Parts: sequence; C-alpha cells; structure tokens
Amino acid sequence: MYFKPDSRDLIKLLFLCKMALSRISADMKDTLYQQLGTGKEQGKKDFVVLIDPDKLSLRNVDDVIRLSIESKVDYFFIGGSLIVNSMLDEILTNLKKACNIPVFLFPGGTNQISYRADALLFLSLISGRNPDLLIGKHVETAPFLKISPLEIISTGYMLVDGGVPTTVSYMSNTYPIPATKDDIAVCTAIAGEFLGLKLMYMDAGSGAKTPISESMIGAVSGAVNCPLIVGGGIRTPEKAAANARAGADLIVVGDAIEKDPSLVTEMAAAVHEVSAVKV
Ligand code: 1GP
Repeated sequence: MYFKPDSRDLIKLLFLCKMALSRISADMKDTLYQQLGTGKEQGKKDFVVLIDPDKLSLRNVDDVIRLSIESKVDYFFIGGSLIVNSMLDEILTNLKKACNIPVFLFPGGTNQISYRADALLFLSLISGRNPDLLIGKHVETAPFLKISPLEIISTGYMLVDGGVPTTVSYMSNTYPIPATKDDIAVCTAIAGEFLGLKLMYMDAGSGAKTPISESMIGAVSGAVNCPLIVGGGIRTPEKAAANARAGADLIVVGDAIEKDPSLVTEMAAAVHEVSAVKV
C-alpha cells in the first residue's frame, strides 16, 4: 500500500511547511532585547518617540508617525501615567499599519496592556519604596503577560527630580532621586542590575523642567552593563545628543514632540549623529 497525494493533500502539506518555516524564522529572529544589547555593544544610539494617548491629538499622531518613519526613529514607546481615554488600541493599530518601527508598551498602570504592541517594559520603580510598584502590580499582571505574545523586558525605572512635581511622582506616591545625587542613582542602578533587571530607565518625568544631568547619566552608564534609557524634559536636539554622548543608549522624547511634531526630524538626526553605527 502506498500513499498517493492528491492536490488537496499537497496544498495542505505546503501550508504546514510554510507555517513551520515561519515559526522557525520567527524563533531565529533576534528579540528586541537582543537587538538593544547588540546596539549597545556597537555604540549605536537610538531615538525613541513617546506617545501618550492622553496628550497627543489624533491629527498630530499621523504627523508624528509620518515624520518618525522619514527620520528613521528607532522605537516607539506608548503609555502614560494616567491614561483616561480609550485611544491606546486605536493608536497602536494606526502605528502597526503605517510602519514596522517596533512599539514598546510603557505602562503607567495595569489597564495599559495591549497585544497589538511588540514588547512591554515590565517596570519596577526602584527609585521608590512603594511595594505595589516594586512587585505588587507585577504579580497581578503576570498570568496575563505569561500567555501574551508580547516580549516582556524587565526594566529598572528610576525617577529623578526634574524640578517640578510630575504626574508619575504623584501617582506613584514616591519621591524621585534628588537631581544632584549621582551616587544614589548609581547605587540604585547597580542594585537593580544585581536583581536581574535587564534595562535601566532614568526618567525626570514627562514635561520635567530640568532634564537629567549628563553627569548623572555618565555615572550610571559607567556603573551598569545593561542598556540605559533616558527621558524627561528633553526639549532640544542639543540636549538629546549630549545625553547620548554622556552614555544614554536610548533617548526618549514625548512632551516636546507633542507640542511641535516637526522636532522629531532634528532630534532623531542629532542622536543618530552621536551613534558609532551610521543610521
Ligand atoms: C516621560 O521620559 C518620558 O516618561 C519623556 O519625557 O515627555 O518630557 O519628553 P517628556
């Protein structure tokens, strides 16, 4: 007895082969975290546009997406300390339709999770002493994230005083690290890395009056091996570039771009200019 395939069997077989091949190629593709690690090793500097669905008007979202594609923005972060509208899914759908720039969720709360993004910054607020934001919310969301297609990246989140009380500081009920205390920032980052956190995010908070100093960025960057994200109150291409030169691997800007989307072009160019890898 032998098996004589008919055309339907062949189509089914081809379909199964295609599925298997796409699964293998997906497995072989670098994760976003591996991509960040390789970028850091090569001295690549990334520019990240932060989209806060509460703040950015839909008209501006389209401009920001178009300019980000043209300017070769490396990543989008999406989230906010207090999302009160329901635009998260809609903006993610628009982003994914328009381009293949990877999108990270930067959640300010457990309601800000969507499977339409690529990855999620699993934030532990290590500058604060609020147990809910160190481990509590993580336990609540863990079972959902475990079965999600999102790449989960554990991230030490360090709030640094930016000269004005920020929404994130108020909502998290924590004090930021004082702006001039580089040593506290360094010890916090080292402890976070010892705990196994894979990224560090130093944030002066959205709309900070004073962005994080280059001295603190340099000190933290010299003390940990993991990729370093810096954001909060960056308003000029010069400051974005200075942060990259000081040791930040990813520079995040939200507020200034919400006010003037055309800034994306200059900011991305300024950060990429510092990069050892030409973009
Ligand atoms: C805030 O780091 C981000 O969490 C970006 O800050 O909105 O001030 O650019 P801005």
